[in-house]
Amino acid sequence: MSIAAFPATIGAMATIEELKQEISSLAAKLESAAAAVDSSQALEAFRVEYLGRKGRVAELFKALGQLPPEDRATAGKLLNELKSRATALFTAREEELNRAVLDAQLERERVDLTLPGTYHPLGHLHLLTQVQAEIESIFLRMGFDVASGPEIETDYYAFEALNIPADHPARDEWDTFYIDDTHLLRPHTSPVQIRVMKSTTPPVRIICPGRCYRRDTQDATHSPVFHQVELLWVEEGLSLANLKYVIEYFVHEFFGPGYEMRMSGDFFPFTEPSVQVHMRAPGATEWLEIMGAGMVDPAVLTEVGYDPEAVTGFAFGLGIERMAMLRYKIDDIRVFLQNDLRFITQF
Ligand code: 2NL
Repeated sequence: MSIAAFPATIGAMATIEELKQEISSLAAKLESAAAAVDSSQALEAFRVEYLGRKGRVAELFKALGQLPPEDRATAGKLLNELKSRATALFTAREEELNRAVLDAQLERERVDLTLPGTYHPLGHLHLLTQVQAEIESIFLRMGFDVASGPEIETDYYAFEALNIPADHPARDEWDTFYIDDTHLLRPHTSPVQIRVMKSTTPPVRIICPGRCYRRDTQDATHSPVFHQVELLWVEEGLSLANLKYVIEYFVHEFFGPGYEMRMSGDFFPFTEPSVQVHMRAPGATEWLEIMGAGMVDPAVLTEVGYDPEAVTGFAFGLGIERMAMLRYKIDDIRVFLQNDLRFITQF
């Protein structure tokens, strides 16, 4: 692609005709060389070859001095035009290349604003959380406080203080997951009530919702992990009649007006007397068990430092899963923990 160096030729026969020929031949080459530039490296090579300090245009300028003086002005003008053309070609190619780079970038980073957006479904509270919150709100309106406590308990708070000594057969029912000799996952939220009673003086009006654990084999009505709300009211002069009213009020608030309730005898080590509570829907014949309850055993009141001659109290415990199952006619407790969206999203 090298051409014979013009000054060599011109040294022999420096005429303006020869120079004009060189200029027009170089002008043609410029055009095709510029058209062939397809990268920034090629562009730089073009600049060096034609516009550089030792480039072809500069070489021709050097030859000017060898022309007869009267031709130099004309030749200089022609060379300046050639240089302008080379510079214009360079600039044009440079711009085109820059635009191509930008176009490629824009294409790569193209954002199609007409595409549908990404779907981010909104979650909501789990049914158990909703039911727990509703139960809390019913009792908050009645003047109870909500108390909570640890899920890992000591056997003192879980059993001993509740009048269930180590060798008591009632422990079997609540036997749960032990972490070591004295620590276990709580089988009920009663320990929270013991903690509250030990740290305050009567009157005590609290409900204790929370997760509990029992060594139950899972089936449609049993789960080793479940949720409980226990209620405790300790004050002067409370009787089973007050307990009955509080439960009846709750049943009407939670399940609806017209529900009947019924108490019958039961046994818990921490209440005396103890009862089980059933309810019956308006028009129904079937009684459904909803909770266990009773008057706080004097032994428990004494254990927390209260005087059973001065105050009495009552308590109940209900399963949140059971309340949700009864109200929404859910027949299998396992659905609460399976996290199947077909179930969860119904509520
Ligand atoms: C049930 C029965 C019950 C209690 C829980 C309680 C707590 C203290 C003192 C006395 Cl600190 N009682 N709690 C009383 C009766 C029944 O739960 O079957 N729950 C699912």
